[in-house]
Amino acid sequence: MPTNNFVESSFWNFDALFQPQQHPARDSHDTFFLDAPSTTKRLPEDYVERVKQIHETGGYESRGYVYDWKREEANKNLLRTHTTAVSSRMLYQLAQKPFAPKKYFSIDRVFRNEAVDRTHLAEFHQIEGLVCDRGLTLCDLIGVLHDFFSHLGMTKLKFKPAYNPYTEPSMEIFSYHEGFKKWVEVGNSGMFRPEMLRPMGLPEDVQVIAWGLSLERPTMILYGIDNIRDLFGPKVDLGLIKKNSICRLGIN
Ligand code: FB9
Repeated sequence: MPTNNFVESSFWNFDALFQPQQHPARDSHDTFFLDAPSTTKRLPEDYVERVKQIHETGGYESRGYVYDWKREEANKNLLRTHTTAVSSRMLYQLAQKPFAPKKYFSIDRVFRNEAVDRTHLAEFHQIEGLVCDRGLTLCDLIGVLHDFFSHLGMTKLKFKPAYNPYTEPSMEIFSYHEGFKKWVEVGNSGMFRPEMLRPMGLPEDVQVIAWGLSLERPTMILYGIDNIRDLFGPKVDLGLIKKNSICRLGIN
């Protein structure tokens, strides 16, 4: 695995997440693919075969996507587009041992070949959490989201059905912002699909609830920073960083 951990293979960033190879997010308009090293050298072969099956012909009561899954596509190296790629690696490792409930959290850099504007750069920090246990339901996810966001000072939440290739059901998360007097989109969430979890080897009665948001958006709003370039990147005024106190949101 190359030294800088945000170089990932398409396999862990997309295929292991049951994201089909023709999905628009997988082309170079959205994703930074590497010229060198252009392909990954090592993947767990038996698991790769099960992922190929679930994409091509389904299994575990799923029809799959019914297309020709290509190994060379999965081998392509890229700059990870989400820390959900880290979650897929951790869940696969967890599935190789006798099952024990787990919580995982990641905060790290992700890269998207997107138009840069006041609130979007081609890279940002994603915050992701997941809870893996037997018998978890959508209610558990909603409960955990209320708990998590209340620690960020966000107590009024509402959820809107959404779509992610790797979660079903999926929900966008909104918080009522007293200052702006409006509902702000504060993240996304869902329950990882059996087509993602079962090929890893996780038992049938194990579910995984997960959610994600960015680090920059809340920080910009809490510190009243208007342009993301003032918070992250070469133009940052280090004085601003040094003089600003640690944000002790919701933490008494
Ligand atoms: O952070 C976001 N918004 C946000 C969060 C907190 C906040 O705090 C204020 C103090 C009150 C304000 C705003 N968003 C997610 C929502 C939007 O900003 C969105 O336009 C941009 N999103 C990024 C991705 O853009 C393409 C933010 C980023 C994001 C989106 C989704 C995930 C992670 C980051 C995810 C996920 C996920 C889903 C299911 C399972 C596992 C992970």
